Amino acid sequence: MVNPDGYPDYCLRCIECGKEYDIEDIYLCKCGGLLEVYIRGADISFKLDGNLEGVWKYGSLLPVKTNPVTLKEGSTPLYRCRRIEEMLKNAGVNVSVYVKHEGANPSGSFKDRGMTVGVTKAIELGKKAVACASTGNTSASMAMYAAKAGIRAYVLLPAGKVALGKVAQALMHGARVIGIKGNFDQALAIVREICSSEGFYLLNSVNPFRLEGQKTIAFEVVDEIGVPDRVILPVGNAGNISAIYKGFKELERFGLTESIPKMCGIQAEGANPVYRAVKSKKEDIEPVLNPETIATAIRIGQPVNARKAIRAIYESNGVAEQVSDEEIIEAQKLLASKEGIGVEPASAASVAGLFKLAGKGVIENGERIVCITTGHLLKDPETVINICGKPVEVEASVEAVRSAL
Ligand code: AN7
Repeated sequence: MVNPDGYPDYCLRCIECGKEYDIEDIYLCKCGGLLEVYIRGADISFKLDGNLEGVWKYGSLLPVKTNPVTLKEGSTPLYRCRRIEEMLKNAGVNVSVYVKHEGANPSGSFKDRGMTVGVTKAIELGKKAVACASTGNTSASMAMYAAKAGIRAYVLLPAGKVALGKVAQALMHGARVIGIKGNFDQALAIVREICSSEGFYLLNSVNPFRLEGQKTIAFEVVDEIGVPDRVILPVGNAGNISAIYKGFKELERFGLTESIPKMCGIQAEGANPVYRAVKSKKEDIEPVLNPETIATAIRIGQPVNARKAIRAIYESNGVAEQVSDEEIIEAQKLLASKEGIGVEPASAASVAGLFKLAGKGVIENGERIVCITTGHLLKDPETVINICGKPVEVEASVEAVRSAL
């Protein structure tokens, strides 16, 4: 069986030296550079007609040749946010604001778009096990798709630094979950070695096939509203911003669109290597050795895809920005209480970034802006209870309840 939409002509290509590979079971170029999937040609069979049908609607631009391992990911809602628009207008910035809520995916984060492609590729390559290091969402998603595919899943987490909902998912979907006494960057370095010695398929975003699934975020945005002026999203390991940019570029290259939005990456102040590199106009990051933020999903000091992400920002005339934990929480509350959109802290960094960029005069009147909220509120219930406090408890009587209203 094949990818239902027919698959494109593709290869892996090094983003540094341009070397092309027709073999698929590699993660890096011989020169050490990151690889990307280069679509040489495609017979595009989908129409950008506003009908979302999930990730595999775009199968003619997705590099897998077999029947996908799918849990019906994608088709996430794009909300117009009038209250946020109103607040910005009061501050003198007149824009249209949309939020694409990736928390509505099967495992509750955007990672599912990547995993449907990545786990399908694992099966195609005959792998019996998949593995990742994770700040949580990657592991939850990978465990879920490995379960669907019937293969083993190994997960390395920074012990004690992963939101509870995500750990619960990885465990219940049957992954072998190992906490290391270290941070995400250390976990990733370890799992890369383990994968090469044990023959596990690595599903972190250094895997170029995983990022192919995530580029469908761009496709769905264009499908619904055309090309926006600006896309704002949180940056951790820097895979998603790279993938979404690639999605917009591909639509342009295949003649389906005529412009690219400004890609804006938002990091937490305590985990901000991409922000600092862009601020000093560099192409490489200096690692943050002890990253710290309430947004544990993006508590990453040495993002593996930094060079792809920084290029995406420069080439699209975008920006990088940093936000404090307080700004993140404020944006999380705003989304939840004024727009009805429940997101985890890392996701709220996008909207915190929107307000920050507006305040700095970066955003122009008339722009159409899409913020990507990457994960669901329920991923991190502990942080919510810390912020909101526990519900009040009263006696089981009408009077007691009335007096507590
Ligand atoms: C909610 O799960 O890195 O910049 O190991 O969970 O593509 O890394 C999660 C990242 C943003 C950052 N928002 O995306 C992991 C992991 C949420 C996330 C990011 C993550 P990238």
